[in-house]
This record gives sequence, structure tokens and C-alpha cells, in this order.
Amino acid sequence: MPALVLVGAQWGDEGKGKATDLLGGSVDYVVRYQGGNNAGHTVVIGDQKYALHLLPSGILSPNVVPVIGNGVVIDPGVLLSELAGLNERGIDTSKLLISGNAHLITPYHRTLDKVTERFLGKRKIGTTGRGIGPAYADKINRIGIRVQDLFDESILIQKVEAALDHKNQILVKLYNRRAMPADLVVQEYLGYAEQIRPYLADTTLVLDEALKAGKVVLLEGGQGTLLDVDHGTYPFVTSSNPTSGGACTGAGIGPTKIDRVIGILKAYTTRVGSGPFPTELLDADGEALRRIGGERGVTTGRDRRCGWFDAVIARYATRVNGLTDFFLTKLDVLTGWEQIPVCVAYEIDGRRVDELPYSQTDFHHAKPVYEYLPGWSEDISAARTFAELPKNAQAYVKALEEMSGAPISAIGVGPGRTETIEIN
Ligand code: 2SA
Ligand code: GDP
Ligand code: MG
Repeated sequence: MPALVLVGAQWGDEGKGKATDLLGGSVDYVVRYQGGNNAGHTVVIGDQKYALHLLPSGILSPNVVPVIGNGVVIDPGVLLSELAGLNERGIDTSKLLISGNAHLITPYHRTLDKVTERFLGKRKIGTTGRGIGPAYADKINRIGIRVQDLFDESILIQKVEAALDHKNQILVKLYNRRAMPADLVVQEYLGYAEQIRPYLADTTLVLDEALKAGKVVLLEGGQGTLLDVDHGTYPFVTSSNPTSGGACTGAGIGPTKIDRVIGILKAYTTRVGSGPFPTELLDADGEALRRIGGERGVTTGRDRRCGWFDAVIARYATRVNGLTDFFLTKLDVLTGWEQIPVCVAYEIDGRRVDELPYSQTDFHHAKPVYEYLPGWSEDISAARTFAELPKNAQAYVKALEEMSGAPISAIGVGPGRTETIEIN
């Protein structure tokens, strides 16, 4: 197995951190390929809980080389404090490699993210406020600052000045904010350079050599399919490509090297931030899913919106990512419901629709068509084989598999590393 991709099949928070950690023992490299510290990936090992934002979840596996690819946007202050936090807990982070082509999030990106959201008012995206969108906008606009710029003072000054010339006009004239002095940003960022230098690497070359040597590379996505800037519920998306194609550009690996794409799929659905969500529950069931599932943002602490499983979304994730299999997570959270609704299609203006509508207007009008599957009341957190699950839980998994278009190869029955059923 050369390279494999792990991607969120819904709106993020499906349990990618746990899945990556689970695979950590059988892979050599774990690469984050997009996003930044908007992500919050939780890993639970024994009684220890880790919340990773910028660092690949594989950093917790001693034999793994963690890599931050060129497609990631890095807030250097956050990076260094995340590293320090792990070091304090005895985690070795010295093997980390960072692409010099990755872009940097700066204080003006964070400010612009927040003021833009305030300006949008009711139409806000509900971003994490970490500066992700403005940093990617600068990358595409060719006025971004890259990690490698930290090591050439005169280039850094020129680039920060060029970026701020334009941004200060917006901050002052449009948002009534104080201008941000370029020299302050430059001084702060030069201060990060020597701390980051040991990790700097030509990561595409490193990964190519690793693959040629028969090593296994896991590409770990942040967020999820429906937050993809091209394939998600635009404009209520993040500003990068979590879908599997983004793994190639964001890590610098060709698609011919990838032979497995795992979709991480929650047994129900959650979303954090604004935007359409056909199966959202604004009732006691939604509240119960939030409470039992602990559905709170790992980065911002915001309550997540909760709803029933949506097979239309799962099928779409299979299609746009070319999924080979699913990890189904949080099945244990559904214990106790007498029957569990599953959305099998949408009704849009009186029509039944089986595929995700490509028109934003249609998606906003989509109403779920539910099938009701019988629930189970037994605690399933100790189950380690499929046969140990109650019959109705087995039937629920089988039904989801059939509707979603790819086999389910693992089932999560709790947050811990071992609380997993692997299906061969
Ligand atoms: P941004 O900040 O520009 O990426 O926000 C744009 C949209 O993307 C959503 N988004 C996320 N959705 C789920 N989980 C994310 N990570 C954190 C977590 C979120 C948190 O693990 O819980 O703590 O709130 C994540 N990151 C970005 C975001 O909500 C916007 O809808
Ligand atoms: P990620 O962003 O996809 O890595 O997911 P998050 O860490 O944001 O949210 C997933 C949450 O569910 C975390 O608190 C995990 O510890 C937890 N989790 C993952 N898998 C399971 C599972 O199978 N059962 C339960 N109960 N919790 C899980
Ligand atoms: Mg998360």
C-alpha cells in the first residue's frame, strides 16, 4: 500500500483524528495537506486526550514522521505553542517536517477574518476566526507569505509591505480599523524563523523518496467533503480542498501513488458554522445527540448542529473522493433510540431527488425523505467484533453501507483507540 488518503465524508468532526491515530501503527508518514489551525482533531489514548489543530494526528505515533504539506496554512505562533504543549506531555515532535511552500497566517489575516464575518452579519459563514480564508485568498492572489520567506529578511519585508499596502486601505477605510504597521509583523515573524528552521524540508521530495523506498504515506484531511471550496456547500465552506484531489496538490503526490481513500463517516450528522443542513434537528433529539456525542467545537468551543444520518451526502462523498471504504464512527452515540431515522433522499419542491443537488437554491430547499430503522438499547462500547453488536445495530451498519456506496471497514464504538471494530 503506497499512499492512502483519509477524508471527512460530511461537514468535518467525523473522527478523523481517532482514525489517523488508529492507522498510525501501520504507516510511516502522516501528512496534513490542507487547512490550518481551524481543524480540531481529537485523539484519545488511554486516559490521555489530545486536541490537535495544525499538527498531523500521526505525531502521537512514535514511528511516524509527521509532515505539514505545502497546501496547509500555518499560523507560526500556534504551531510553536502546539509543539511546546506536546513536548510538555512527553511527545517527541523532533521528526516533524514542514514544507517551505506552505503559506503563513499573519495577524492581518486573523483580523480580516473576524471583521469580514462581523460585516456579513446574518450572512456570516461562521468561520473559526483563525484567518484561514484571508490567508488562502492571498495565496491565490499571489500576495501570500510562505514559510521560506521567513529566512530572507528583505523578501519578507517586501512581501509584508506589499500585502499590507492593500489591506490597510481596507482595514482603515472599509472597516474603520487602525492600520497594521508592516515592521511590527516583520519583527514578530522574523522571531519565529530560527524556531521553525529545524523542521523545514522539501517535503514533496522527501515523500517521493519515501514512497520509492516502499514506505506508507497517510494523507490526513482536515474539515470534510461538504466544506470543500469546490465541492462543498459554497459559500458556507472552508477555503481549501479537503476532498481527496486536494491531497495530491496539498502534499505534492501524484494520484497514481494513492491506492486507498477512506471516508470518515459519522453514524449521524453534525455541522458547525452556517449553511444548509437538511437533516438538522432543532428538537430534543438534536440536543440529545449533542450531549451524548459531546458535539462541541474542538477549536472554538461552539455547539455543533446535529441531525440524522444523510445517505445522500455519504453517496456524494463516495463519488467526489473516489472512496474505497468508510470508517463509520460514533455508532455508540445512537444507543437508546427506539427507531433511528435515516435520510435516503431529498424532496425538493415536490420532486424526489436521490443525488446531492448541484444548485445551491435546490439544496436550500431540500427536505429529508426518511426511512426508519429499528434501534437498540444495549451498550455497544465493549463490542470488538461485528458479531458482538446487537442485531439491530448490525442492520443499521449494513443499511448505511448499502446506501453509501462503499464498504465499511471499521466501526467506532467509543472515543478510545481500542474502541473500534475492524472488519476484514
Ligand atoms: P474557516 O475558519 O474559514 O475554515 O471556516 C469556514 C467553515 O468551515 C468550518 N470549519 C469546521 N467545521 C468543523 N470542524 C472544524 N474544526 C473545529 C472542530 C471547529 C470548531 O474540530 O470542532 O472548533 O469550531 C472546522 N474548521 C472549519 C467552519 O465552521 C465554517 O463553517
Ligand atoms: P475530527 O475533526 O474529524 O478529528 O473529529 P473531532 O475530534 O473534531 O470530533 C470527533 C469527536 O468524537 C472527538 O471527541 C472524538 O474523541 C470522538 N470520537 C471519535 N470516534 C468516536 C466513536 O466511535 N465514538 C464516540 N463516542 N466518540 C468518538
Ligand atoms: Mg474536528
